[in-house]
Amino acid sequence: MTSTEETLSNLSKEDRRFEPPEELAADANVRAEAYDRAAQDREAFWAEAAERLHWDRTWDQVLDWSNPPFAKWFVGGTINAAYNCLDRHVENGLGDRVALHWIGEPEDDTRSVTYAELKDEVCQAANALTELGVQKGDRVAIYMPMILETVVAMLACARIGAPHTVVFGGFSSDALATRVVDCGVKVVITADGGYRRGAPSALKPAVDEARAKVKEQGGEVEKVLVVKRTGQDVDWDDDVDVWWNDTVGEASTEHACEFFDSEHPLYVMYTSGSTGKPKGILHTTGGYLVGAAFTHWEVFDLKPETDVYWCTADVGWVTGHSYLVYGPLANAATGVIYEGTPDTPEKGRWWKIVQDLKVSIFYTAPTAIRSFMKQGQEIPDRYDMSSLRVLGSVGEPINPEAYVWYRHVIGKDKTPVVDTWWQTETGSIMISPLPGVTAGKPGSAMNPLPGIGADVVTEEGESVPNGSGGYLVLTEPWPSMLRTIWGDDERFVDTYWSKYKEQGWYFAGDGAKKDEDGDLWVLGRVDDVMNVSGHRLSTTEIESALVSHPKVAEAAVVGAKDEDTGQAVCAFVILKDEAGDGGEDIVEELRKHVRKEIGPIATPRQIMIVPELPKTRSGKIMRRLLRDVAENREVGDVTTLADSSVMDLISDGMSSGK
Ligand code: 6R9
Repeated sequence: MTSTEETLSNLSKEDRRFEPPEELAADANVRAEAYDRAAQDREAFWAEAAERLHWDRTWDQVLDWSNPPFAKWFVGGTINAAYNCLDRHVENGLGDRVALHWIGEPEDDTRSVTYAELKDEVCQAANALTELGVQKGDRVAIYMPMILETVVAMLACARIGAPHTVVFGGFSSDALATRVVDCGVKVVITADGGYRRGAPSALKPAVDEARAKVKEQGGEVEKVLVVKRTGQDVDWDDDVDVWWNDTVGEASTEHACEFFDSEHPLYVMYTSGSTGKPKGILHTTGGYLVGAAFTHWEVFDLKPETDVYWCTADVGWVTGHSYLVYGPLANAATGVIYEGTPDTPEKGRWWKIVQDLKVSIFYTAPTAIRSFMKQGQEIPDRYDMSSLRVLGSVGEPINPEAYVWYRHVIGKDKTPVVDTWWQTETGSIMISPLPGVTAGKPGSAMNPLPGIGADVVTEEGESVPNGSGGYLVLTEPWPSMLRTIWGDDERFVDTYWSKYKEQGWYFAGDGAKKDEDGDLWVLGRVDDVMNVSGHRLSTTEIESALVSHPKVAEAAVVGAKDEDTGQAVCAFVILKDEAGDGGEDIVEELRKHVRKEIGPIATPRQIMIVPELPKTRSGKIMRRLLRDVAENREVGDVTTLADSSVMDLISDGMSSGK
């Protein structure tokens, strides 16, 4: 065995298996036969999925792939996303069903809206936007807290055919201005502020600043529509600023919607590339909605009549788009949307929401799970969470220990965990177990969903054998695929389609491996794969080994330049509260542990015990910054960190020799 193979086979030693619960399997929305059916005729499979939606005019052609990589799905069909998420449910007699339970951060600040109520509000907002001069094709930026009006704003834009670009409320005025300029935004929808960590947090001042910056760059925001949420003071420009409550609140609830071409742009979502300015990922209407709605029903085994579904993602990133707004509402689900932080006013806030609303499907990120592990099991144990039946994970590889903890402590060992791999670019889940079909393996996203083609390949484009690693590619076009990067077709082609041009595959930028059974393990971004003395090591693999130590809550690993070995493993570790400072020999203890778990090659050169890790707002660890610390460099640009003071904490710890 070469050392690389050794590393991979070590990862495969995870042999815990969790069979689907019998009851769930017996009544599952999607069965094993779907894989075969989709493989026999992929387009027919997607056409059937598309029939779940209402089309004003049916398509003439399922897929036009005559000009790859520019796809057209459901060609000739006409559709309206808001009509599909609201009107048709009301017309089908579901108007009284709760569409969303909104939970504000201040306790008792809640509101549940039915499908009929949400439809009325979206119609009002659509009329108000039209009144403000927004027309089909104009772009609208949404810079909001997690409140119902945010969902109303998105659907109102969709209703009138004005693509929205939601900018995460935690982003700076600079980030907002860049996106407004790049997307040519005409109107911004915002709020005075929102509640975070027990206090109002202002948003409007950042919009004012961004508007000035946009002007400097030759652009212009014509109107700013402001929701009153916190009641805090705001500066006001009478020519531009308009109160939501005065316009939307006064508008008619009657709005006849237009049906748009299937390929009409629905939204642009910016995501950071490894270099350069953020990429505006363009999603269009028909294919995107098919992908989001179908996979939401399929992967979570949604039973819209009885389930209460909660996705904790912020609407400012793609998970919030596909699995908080478009997918669930298109499926007439009852959802939950929570405004605040997980630990306000107390650490059990999320679990209290699960208990009070009897949440049955819960979708969150590994980073959140690990922070709950850190706080200890006693906190979730205080709540009755017996309503839960499916748990989901997204955003980064889930460490086997975190998976097992999630299943055991939150799911009481009776809920399947679906580890869902996808990207802003893919629009919907691509690789995931099916909860009624697949036996789950902790840490593995398992198989491409029916209708999705994925493989792990070598640099040269050869499919790797089981037991080996390589690059993750998507081998067939899919309905919710990105159509381009806004305003930059060339970058779209270069970034995703040039590496495997000959084969016509989509290059995801992730490393992955196939285990001995052929199941997929996503190892993280390709740039997170380290090379130590010529051996390929995954950051995730070593992080998982560290997290499996009883004293460790969370770990981040980077490859730092090393004179001897090319790169060396450097680990940043947060200890569990109950572990105190870990004891005098903690670093040696952890190095030994990694050696035992993976092998000597993976032993960290350095282990630093830190209080926090630098994360982006969507919860991804920014390894680039940790690499700066590990390589004793000035720490780089921290503007996309959720909390930029974290780097000071880490650097202070370093210089005091901890
Ligand atoms: C949905 C979302 C995409 C990147 C992706 C990968 C990582 C997401 C994952 C996962 C392992 C999973 N990622 N889900 N890695 N297992 N289940 O997160 O979109 O913000 O665009 O990030 O996140 O590296 O390439 P986005």
